[in-house]
Amino acid sequence: MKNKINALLHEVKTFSAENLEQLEAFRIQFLGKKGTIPALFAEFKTVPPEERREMGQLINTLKQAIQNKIVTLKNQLDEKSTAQSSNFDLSLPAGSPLGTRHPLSIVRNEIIDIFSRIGFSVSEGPEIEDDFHNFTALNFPEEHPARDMQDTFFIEKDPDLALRTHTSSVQVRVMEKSQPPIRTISPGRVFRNEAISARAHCIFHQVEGLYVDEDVSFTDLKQTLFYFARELFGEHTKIRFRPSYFPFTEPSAEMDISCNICGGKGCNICKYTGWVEILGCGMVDPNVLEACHIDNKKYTGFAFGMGIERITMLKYQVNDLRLFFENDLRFLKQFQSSR
Ligand code: 2NL
Repeated sequence: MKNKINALLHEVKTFSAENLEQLEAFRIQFLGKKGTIPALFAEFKTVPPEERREMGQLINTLKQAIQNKIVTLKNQLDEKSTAQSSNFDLSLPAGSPLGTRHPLSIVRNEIIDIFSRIGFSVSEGPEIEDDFHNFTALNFPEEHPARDMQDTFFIEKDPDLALRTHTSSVQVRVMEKSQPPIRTISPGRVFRNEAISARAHCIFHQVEGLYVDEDVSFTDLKQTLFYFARELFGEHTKIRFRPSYFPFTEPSAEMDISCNICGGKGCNICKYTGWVEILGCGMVDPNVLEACHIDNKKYTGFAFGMGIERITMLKYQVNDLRLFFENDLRFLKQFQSSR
């Protein structure tokens, strides 16, 4: 009996199972009602008293070995099946790489930081606007071409709803519900019904700024935007203003900065002029203040608007607008930011 048990112990130790069925057969073979262990206990009854102690211990050792084997093999088989049934590639190195912020978000955040350092708050508003906030309050004449189907995505006629074509509509809402002093910028998506090309897209991003208070002058506008240009493009940046026209400002201007690529010497980017246009601005038209219930005898203001795509293209020398909307990782991965 002793030799038989030792042989069984060896068999148990060397046993391995490829699947749960084989393991279950092993369990039944040894521990089942008609299995080896019950048979050994039956045989045990015939063992002479002087050998009982030793035989009892041996049978128990064998039983314990079988139970341990079953638990170990069961764990191994379970692990194997989890690894196979899930799509995890366990051979891959641990950890996943961090994503990067979109270049337009990096530049928008930087613009927000620059203006918040001189007391501008950030305001947001709806992307779907009514005719009053997008056009009428901003002094667009009834027949102005920007109201045309060609430029605006109209949603419905009554009430008159459209996708906003600029974020000035947000600033109209700010003026309606608060009184000067007002210092705010409004970043956001705007929509124009245009054919998509390297230079134009039907969705783009803007930051507009508005400052209304007593005695705000064109000099305030120039100094504020000079500060902004130097913060964003570097301390050697020069600025200049050219007269322009917007329905909502009078006088109006376009601001150029000295070309940040060639430093003003002349290159491809500035078309050999040494200057690149970065934004439009002007003194808020008194009609706009009036439409927003602000006393235009007491208060004056300046405002400006810029396209974030344009600023980003200049800052990072991106030559095709479409790259911002394709989300190609080879493009996006080239931008890193701390915020
Ligand atoms: C551009 C020009 C501009 C404004 C935006 C503005 C807003 C209010 C009142 C008056 Cl509430 N003006 N915004 C003023 C001048 C120019 O944007 O080229 N944007 C991309």
